[in-house]
Amino acid sequence: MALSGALFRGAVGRGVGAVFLLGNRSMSSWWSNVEPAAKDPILGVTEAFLADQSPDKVNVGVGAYRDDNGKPVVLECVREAERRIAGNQNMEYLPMGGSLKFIEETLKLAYGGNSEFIKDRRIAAVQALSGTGACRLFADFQRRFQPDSQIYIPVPTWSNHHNIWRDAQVPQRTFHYYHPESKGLDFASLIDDVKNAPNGSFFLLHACAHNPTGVDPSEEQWKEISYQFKVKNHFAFFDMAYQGFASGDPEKDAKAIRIFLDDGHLIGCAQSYAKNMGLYGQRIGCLSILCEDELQAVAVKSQLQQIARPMYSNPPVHGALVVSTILGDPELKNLWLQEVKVMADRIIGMRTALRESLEKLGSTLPWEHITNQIGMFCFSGMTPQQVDRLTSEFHIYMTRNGRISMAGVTTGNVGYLANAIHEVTKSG
Ligand code: KET
Repeated sequence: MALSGALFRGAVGRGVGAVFLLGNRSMSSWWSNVEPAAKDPILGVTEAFLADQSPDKVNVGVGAYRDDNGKPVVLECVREAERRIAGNQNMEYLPMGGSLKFIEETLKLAYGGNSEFIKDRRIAAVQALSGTGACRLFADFQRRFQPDSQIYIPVPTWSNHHNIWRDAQVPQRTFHYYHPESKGLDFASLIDDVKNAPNGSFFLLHACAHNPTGVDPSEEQWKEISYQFKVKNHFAFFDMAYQGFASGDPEKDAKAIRIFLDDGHLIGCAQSYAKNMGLYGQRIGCLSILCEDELQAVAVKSQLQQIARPMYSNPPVHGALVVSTILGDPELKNLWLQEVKVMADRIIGMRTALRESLEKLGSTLPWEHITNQIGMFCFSGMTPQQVDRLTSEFHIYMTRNGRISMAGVTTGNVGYLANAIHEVTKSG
């Protein structure tokens, strides 16, 4: 191995040398035009956190669940699925579209266990590289088959949405979503934007637990949004990265999608098991597109596969096995549902703890939004400058838009966090 590695490097070295002689270039000139990329606003926070040597440091940046000791969690249902899988399966390639068993179980979560669309085989679905990969696959598909379309993205949104549709070369527009003063939904402006967009526009919607704001439309508001989409013949693409994290119940968290389905929309949906099964690093998710009939679904799926093939050929097998083992066994599925609820409840508990701690410290600012918002994040309203102070003075790491990942708050650090927030916000 080591020897062939050395030979390989040698061969490359000679190749470059030849280019050097022929082209009269210095070796370093090939990439001298490359500037360092800007740090990612979310994953860059993790990098900075890891580099900090302080024993006090706290990471409430990335949306990754931690237990009350601040440790990453592997769910018990996942451990059990892995025990069952171990040694039992081969490691052959999956089909380009991924595991059929995995897709079948995954669609039930989004579309409902008894969905007529599943029975009628009207959903084109492929296993994707988690939620990010599902969004990217959709964006590429949109670009290929609706080349003149744009995507309407909420303000604010998960920062990577912008990167995804940018790299897929789909022009982006925005629509109103969050109201900074009320720290709630700007429903009137949202509806105006829906009405004012050209007929047949593509909209990106967070199915539940909106990131970063923690603000979701109510059921009534979703119905109104769905109605207006119908009037305008807009396409709804749901990014569902947090199913189960809003209410603690994945079924309830699919409410927005079900409303759109009831209203007869042909939706698209990105699903991820990163958060709700804690399978972050397994990169396991699903892209689905509801079609008019089975024939169309077959065609759409074949095209999605054709987009996947030159990018990564076919998706990884392990996460798909874990998920289908869990969801395919009623007992394990039940255990999963309980564990999702435990995670959601711990976060809700930390919201209360953070708010109470701030109020006890005598903060005169309003903090109800900490407990009003739902899902993994609290959109605190802190300014980038206040966040910078949290980091430089208190070693607290979070995104500069003021988002706190409540999943990283624990009984042990909530007092420290509250105190620091109070310190940087009390002078306005
Ligand atoms: N959609 C949304 C809304 C989202 O917040 C994330 C991840 C994803 C999709 C993709 O997750 P995946 O691991 O590809 O299934 N958000 C967290 C992590 C990240 O930025 O990658 C976060 O916002 O911290």
